[in-house]
Amino acid sequence: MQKYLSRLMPRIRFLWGALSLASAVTLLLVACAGSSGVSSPASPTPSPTPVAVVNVKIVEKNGVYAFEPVTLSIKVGTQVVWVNDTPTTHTVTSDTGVFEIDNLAAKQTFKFLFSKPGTYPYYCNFHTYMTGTIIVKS
Ligand SMILES: [Cu+2]
Repeated sequence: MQKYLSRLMPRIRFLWGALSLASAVTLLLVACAGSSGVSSPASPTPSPTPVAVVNVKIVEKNGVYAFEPVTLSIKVGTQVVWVNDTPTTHTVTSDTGVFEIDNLAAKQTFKFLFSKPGTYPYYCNFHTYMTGTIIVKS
């Protein structure tokens, strides 16, 4: 019996090794399939490099807030950077839902790259008299 077992052990070890290898390969395949799956948000489309960067400042004059400039004309592919130069939190909210930042705190910036021509009116949700327009030309 002892002899029989000692002859069998290497075979069992070999089988065990082969089995673990097989399950490892299976796990790897499953992991790979998972990462390349249709529903996977792993690789977002890279954002294009802006052709230009233009600032819109949020300013305060005598307790009245405003976007400066109120109307901005840019070329397609331009990135607009809103800079909050007030001590108050604002929003930059597109009238048509194209872009939005809910809480732009003091000294913070919000960037948006305009890739389609059009007229984009926007406002601040906290001070609705604050309005602005971005005009994007091709
Ligand atoms: Cu505001």
